[in-house]
Amino acid sequence: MLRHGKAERSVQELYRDDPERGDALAFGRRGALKGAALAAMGAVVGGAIPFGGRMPEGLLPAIFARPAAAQGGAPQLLRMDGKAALILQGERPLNAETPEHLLDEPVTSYANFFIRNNGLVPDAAADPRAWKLVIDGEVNNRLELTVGEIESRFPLVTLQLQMECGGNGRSFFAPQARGNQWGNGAISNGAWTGVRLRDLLAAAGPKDGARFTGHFGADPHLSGDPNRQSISRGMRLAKALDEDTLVAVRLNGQPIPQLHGAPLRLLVPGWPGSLSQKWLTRITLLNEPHRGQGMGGTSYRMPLRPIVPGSDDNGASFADMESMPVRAILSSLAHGTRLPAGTRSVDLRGAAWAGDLSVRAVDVSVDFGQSWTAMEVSAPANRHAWQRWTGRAALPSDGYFEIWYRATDSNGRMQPFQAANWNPQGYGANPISRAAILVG
Ligand SMILES: Nc1nc2c(c(=O)[nH]1)N[C@H]1C(S)=C(S)[C@@H](COP(=O)(O)O)O[C@H]1N2
Ligand SMILES: [Mo]
Repeated sequence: MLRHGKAERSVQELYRDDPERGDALAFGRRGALKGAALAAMGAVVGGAIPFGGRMPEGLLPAIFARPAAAQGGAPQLLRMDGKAALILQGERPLNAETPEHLLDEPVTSYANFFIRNNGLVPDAAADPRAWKLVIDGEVNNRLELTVGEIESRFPLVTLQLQMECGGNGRSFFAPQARGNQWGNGAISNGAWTGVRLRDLLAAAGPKDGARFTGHFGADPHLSGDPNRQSISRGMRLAKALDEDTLVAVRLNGQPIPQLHGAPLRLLVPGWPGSLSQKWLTRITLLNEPHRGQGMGGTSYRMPLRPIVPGSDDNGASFADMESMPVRAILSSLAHGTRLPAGTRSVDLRGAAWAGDLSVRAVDVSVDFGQSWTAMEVSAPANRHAWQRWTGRAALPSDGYFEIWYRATDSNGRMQPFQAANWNPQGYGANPISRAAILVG
């Protein structure tokens, strides 16, 4: 891991307090890093910068822009039986992010599964098979089914499904948006077993006017007030009828862990994770959009036309966030890794996904975006599973490098250089990612 002394931290502080002076100090007056400025920046990052001449003006080196595990002010880590050292985002409610390099498994294990709660984690049910799901509202037959009945009456399928928090990438917004400051790690790709929601809905018989769903779970509100909901979201009926939208009973072949919604949860892959209701108790069909907690205003909604970053907006003209944007992660090495002197190539590996779409390409640059190399991208295990990518980058010498990685979706949309379409609650930030490494 890179080490940071006092002088180095002060550059970071300088950038935060006075970016222009930070630039002047690190980069010289103008243009790309040259001569003395390059040497000065090299001293700051802990090694020569072989591609420093291509470093764009004003670019804060990744080692300062993103906290590395060994860096001063390191994040607090989760300590919990069965869970890896996830990055703790908050204890009440309990939220924890998976560092990218722990997402190296094709199927995300319980240990590495990120945690996102809006309320309290309920106590485990005494008899999980007797847990009841109600399906009501605009249906011809109101259903009340136990988990046991759901499993025995409807066909079970197992699918790898990506589930990504709508706020994944929020920390990349400037100015800072409200909420957990996720990096890229509020994503999982579990193997879920369950029944298709559309099979349950067919049994309930949607009425002609049914257009939307509303979802309810058993987790108490943080205040303990039984009349308040932690979260209760809903979606267009079309997504509920997608063959990959599941009412799940197992994760990775085991009963769903309590933290992740036991004994029954909804899985709405490719759309904001908040739709994937944990501790699921009820799904109601509606003529109009659901009005639960987390609906309307600026919640899980995005501006249709860009607003001034940092400005107030009540979200009245925003639209619900649906399919999540394209994103790649790098899992074969951690941001901030130090490699032995003489290392001349690195194996790269990761995952990429694009909501309801697929990923067409993942490209990597080690020369600050001057040239890009296409990685090998595998087909998804099934629709709505993430895709794994592999490749290799050549390094010309020892020194400080940044691995830039970006994905392109099946419609040709690529991750942008900067988080765009700023919104008050910080959804949809998917800029190109940068991992710093030091060779020697
Ligand atoms: N009942 C309930 N379901 C919920 C939530 C919650 O707070 N309560 N959080 C949602 C959000 S915002 C996300 S991103 C995912 C996170 O699922 P996980 O904790 O299993 O990773 O669950 C969703 N389902
Ligand atoms: Mo979320």
